[in-house]
Amino acid sequence: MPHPATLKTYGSRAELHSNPTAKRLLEIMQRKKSNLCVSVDVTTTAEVLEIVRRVGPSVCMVKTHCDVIDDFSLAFADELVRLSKELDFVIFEDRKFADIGNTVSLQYSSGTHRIASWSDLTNAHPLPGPGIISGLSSVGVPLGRALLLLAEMSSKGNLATGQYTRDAMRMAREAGREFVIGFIAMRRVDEDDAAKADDWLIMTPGVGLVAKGDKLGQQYRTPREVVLESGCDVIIVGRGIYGIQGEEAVRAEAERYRVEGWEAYEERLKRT
Ligand code: 5IU
Repeated sequence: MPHPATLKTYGSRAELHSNPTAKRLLEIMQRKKSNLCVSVDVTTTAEVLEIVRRVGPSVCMVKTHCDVIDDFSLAFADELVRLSKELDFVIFEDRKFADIGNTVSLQYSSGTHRIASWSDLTNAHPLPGPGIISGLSSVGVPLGRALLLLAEMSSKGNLATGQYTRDAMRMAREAGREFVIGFIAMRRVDEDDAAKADDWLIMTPGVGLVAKGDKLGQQYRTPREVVLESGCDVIIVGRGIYGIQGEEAVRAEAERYRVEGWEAYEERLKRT
């Protein structure tokens, strides 16, 4: 039996969310026919913006690691926000918070990066317990931001499996869906959820059409495996797109992944 969420259109699922970022993301996905998030893991603001301008029309979301950017500034963040409005995508800072509530609320709001001021979506490890959600939501909810919990990871040998993954689900359910909108996971980790009426978004890194992995434990699956076979909602692609040589080639590769991801989604909608 396919999970009920995988039989609904992204557009119709927007109505099942009260969180403004979740709603906006699902509406963008429907409008742009894109379940593609590009992960832009490059180290200068000029490179990030260049890649975003190229892939922006093909994506529903851009994922950043602001702490790898040598010349990060809030002016850069302003420009990224401007592009997110012009090209219609959501910004996801892949911060992977992992500390106690008080500390993460400071890390989210303050410091050099002031993540909450420009990033629509971020994520956290459930490891420290529910205080991490409370701490982040005290900053994020007033700004209309959203959070994903890391229920699983794509890398070889990771410890987010079995009971840990089930406990991540339970923590999200107990926190409610005002701020937590879904999970980083490799499959529909909400399949055992008693309350299947809850619509969680599953976003999945470790996606590639060519490579099967890298030398540091990353493992890749195709958009079709991720969206059709595993029922995930958003594919997250990094080096498979921005690592291609040539400006036009990067744009074309993003479009290729958009089409692959969207066709897999259309195919899954046809199942009963
Ligand atoms: N990322 C993963 N796996 C995970 C999580 C995050 O790869 O389990 I959570 C991030 C790391 C990188 C991007 O920023 O997603 C994937 O990049 P590549 O497509 O270049 O491997």
